[in-house]
Amino acid sequence: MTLPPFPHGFLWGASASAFQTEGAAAAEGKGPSGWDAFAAEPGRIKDGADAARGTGFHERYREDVALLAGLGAGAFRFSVSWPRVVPGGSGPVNAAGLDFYDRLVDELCAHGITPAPTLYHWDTPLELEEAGGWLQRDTAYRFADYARVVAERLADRVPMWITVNEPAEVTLLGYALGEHAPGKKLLFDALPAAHHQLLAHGLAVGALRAAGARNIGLAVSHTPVWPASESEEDRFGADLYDTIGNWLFADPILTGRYPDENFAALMPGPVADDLAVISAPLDWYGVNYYNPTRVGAPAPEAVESFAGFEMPAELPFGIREIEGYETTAFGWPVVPDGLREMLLLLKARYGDRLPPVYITENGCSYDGIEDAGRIRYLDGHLRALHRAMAEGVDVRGYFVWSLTDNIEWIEGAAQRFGLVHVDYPTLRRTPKDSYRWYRDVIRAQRAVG
Ligand code: GBH
Repeated sequence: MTLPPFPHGFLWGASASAFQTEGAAAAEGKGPSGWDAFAAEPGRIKDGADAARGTGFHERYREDVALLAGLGAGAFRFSVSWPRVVPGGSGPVNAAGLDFYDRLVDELCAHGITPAPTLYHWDTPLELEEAGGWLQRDTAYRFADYARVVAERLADRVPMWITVNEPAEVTLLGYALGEHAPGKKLLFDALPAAHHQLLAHGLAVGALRAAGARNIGLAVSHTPVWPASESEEDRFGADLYDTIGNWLFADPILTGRYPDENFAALMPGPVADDLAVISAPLDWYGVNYYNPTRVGAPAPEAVESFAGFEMPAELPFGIREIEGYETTAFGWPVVPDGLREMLLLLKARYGDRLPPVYITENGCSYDGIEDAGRIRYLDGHLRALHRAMAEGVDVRGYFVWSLTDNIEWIEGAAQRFGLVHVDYPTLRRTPKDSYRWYRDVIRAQRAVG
């Protein structure tokens, strides 16, 4: 069944990130990132996948742009590696690093594909990480300097910018639970990392505009939170998770306030002044959606089920399994209507303060070239998206995560999110059934739109 028609001009894209694809981790003057160092520690990445090699995108970007062109994609969301451009995090710029993104942008433009770079997709320069990373206020200022450098080079050809990707995941997985780089287990003492990423975003918006960049947004992960039960304890856990997972980042950006005075009080620095920077007007708002999350009071059986990560019992909430839905190869539930639910929650909370939305990530892990599960997932989510739009949410585009299989962080090569299969030993690309399906969707939509 063909999809209902999306509006004329709706942007059909695909997403990826630098650490997960580029490889060439120490080539042409690139400095190390916190993720490079973390991944090099034995046992950090599943099955010993070679993250330093990625999918070889740094060498093969032309091949991947050709794959995007074959899809008929209107845009490609990639990320710029901060340590490739500024190897030490601050100080000298690596000309070869900037040249790479310059070539990539030209290649995309030559195929009529909008380049949509993300300036930070988790790969903090190691030198800054070792000095405390996002726990340090200074990191936010260094980020804005780097944003300016990139914009000065690319703003003449890049019509769409993303400052940071999923600051909540970095805070929670990287600084609170220690499952991701930099591996810190600070629990609630991780909150300064949230504030400094927000500040980095706000400062970068200013730096980008000053350098002539237009059409600026960011990518925030959102998940509808379903309470485990109506009991007071479960509601408390679910509400707290909802506050941290959905509103701790969105509220400061879209309203200039933290969702709760108790959180604001835990943040470092001149918080009121910072909030004025953080809430700089945006041109659009990016939503990354994968699935809803069931949350309740901490419970022994809740341990271990946050994306396969161990949930320390010290946290005042616990993640429960969502039953009754198909699950992906990652074990994540497939709940297409959760996307509509989440968009309506955003609209209800922010009203006219919600800028036009782009779905900056949506996708799933399934094995194989004949990936009927991925087609079902994407088809269901696009229908749910269409319903949300009919119900009044202004959505301007959709980016599948991801163009190709890539290094799924600590899962390494074990989870495959691509429309295109990557054979890691040879780095050979093979389009999957879902690639042809998405190509046909884009084609059909162009014909009606
Ligand atoms: C994104 O993170 C990242 O931006 C991207 O780099 C990454 O490759 C991609 O998504 C896929 O992971 O245990 O069922 O509750 C997404 C982060 C997705 C993390 C949903 C938590 C919970 C699944 N989140 N997930 S479940």
